[in-house]
Amino acid sequence: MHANAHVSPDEIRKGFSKAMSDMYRDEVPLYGALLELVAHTNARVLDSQPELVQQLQRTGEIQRLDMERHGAIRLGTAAELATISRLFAVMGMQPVGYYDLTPAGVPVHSTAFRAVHEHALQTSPFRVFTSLLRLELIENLELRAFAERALAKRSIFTPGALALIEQAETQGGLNASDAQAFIREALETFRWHNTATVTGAQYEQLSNQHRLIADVVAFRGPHINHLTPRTLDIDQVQAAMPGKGITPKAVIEGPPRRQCPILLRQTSFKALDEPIAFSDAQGSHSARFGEIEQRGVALTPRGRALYDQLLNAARDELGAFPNEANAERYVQLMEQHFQVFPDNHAQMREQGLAYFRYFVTDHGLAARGHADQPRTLEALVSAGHVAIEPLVYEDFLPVSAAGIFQSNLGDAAQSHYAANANQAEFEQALGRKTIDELQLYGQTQQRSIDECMATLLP
Ligand code: OOG
Ligand code: NI
Repeated sequence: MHANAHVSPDEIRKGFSKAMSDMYRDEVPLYGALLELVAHTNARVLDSQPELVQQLQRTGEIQRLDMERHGAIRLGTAAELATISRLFAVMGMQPVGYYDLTPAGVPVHSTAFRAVHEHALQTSPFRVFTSLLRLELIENLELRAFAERALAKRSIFTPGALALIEQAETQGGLNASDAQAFIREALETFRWHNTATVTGAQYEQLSNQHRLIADVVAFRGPHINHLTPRTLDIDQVQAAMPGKGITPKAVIEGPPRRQCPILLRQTSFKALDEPIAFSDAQGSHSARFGEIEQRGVALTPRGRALYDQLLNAARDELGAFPNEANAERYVQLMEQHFQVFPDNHAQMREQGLAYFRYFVTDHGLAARGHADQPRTLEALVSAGHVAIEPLVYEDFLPVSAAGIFQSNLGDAAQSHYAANANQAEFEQALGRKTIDELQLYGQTQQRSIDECMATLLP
């Protein structure tokens, strides 16, 4: 490669994701333990399920599984969100989806920065759930003004990172050594600080308003608060966690266990209490936690509506926020309600509930050009010339995210906000529109169909 040629944004993202994981492993030893547990579980699942191996080989997921991570940060101002959007763009990450967390009593709205094309996702599926604090929800005006002043004073990006973002924008990319420097500089934004910018009393005041407000306002930067590996069997990992000295939250968020996983299931362990030097005294703060997830097939608008309906019905019947005391009944109710959601790919496809990817089979290739070759996609599928695999869900779920926030903020943090979704305001802060994830899934599905047709019926 030419010394000054631009490195692909996908390679920069891959390098950044690795650097972030190494930094977090150094800082949070339990994260290392979790990675080992997940790697071990995934190896066992792959050993015992040859069909799953075949599926993941066809889609390519088997190659990205070990490096697959998502993280989360919480930002304080519109300007921070706009700049982080430019920083992520250098790594080929776009804001996908809009999540309103106010119904769950968390004063933020969010998006997920991630790669959008299946080829880019294959190089690195790294995602960052990014929340913006909604200061207008702080009712105490004095405290709100204090928070605004504290946030206005900080600068969460290094001068080097800002210069390299600008350079990537004006020159259309970064060469190899600038890409390395960018990764180093960008990482600083996500680093943990054991010093706060406020006094112990100010921290208490912010925290009494909402733990999350203190987490954003009292610090110099938006420390990465978790980094989540992907497992192939979340129930196995959840069951093995206590044996490793890790206590998981009471219930797994998302759909119940199924033969054919849908969307996303997640579980986390409580944030660690970590020592902090406030500007006038020693104290502590808890923000960083651990999480694991299992990803399933992406659902169409119709499938998603059915998912939301069944989830709400189960939660309504439970009549309370899922917790330790009602966990068993919650699992029962979820399994009961989700019985109407077909649990095999053929039915999900027939009923238009999920997105799939289509792949030409060896059989299809061998029959190419023969007089009796099927001429339609459906006929090619029936004849086994084209195979169908689930298109993996790359995004997040607002109800699950709320449960994850709650578990690590503590249930005491539940509040009620009159305000609700305000996507327009979020996008104004972001400086661009968020991308509709359903369109992305539709496009990937269509590209895979087009490729099959072009190969078999040119
Ligand atoms: C983000 C919580 C949401 C997920 O995986 O749904 C999340 C946060 O606590 O900042 O990470
Ligand atoms: Ni998460």
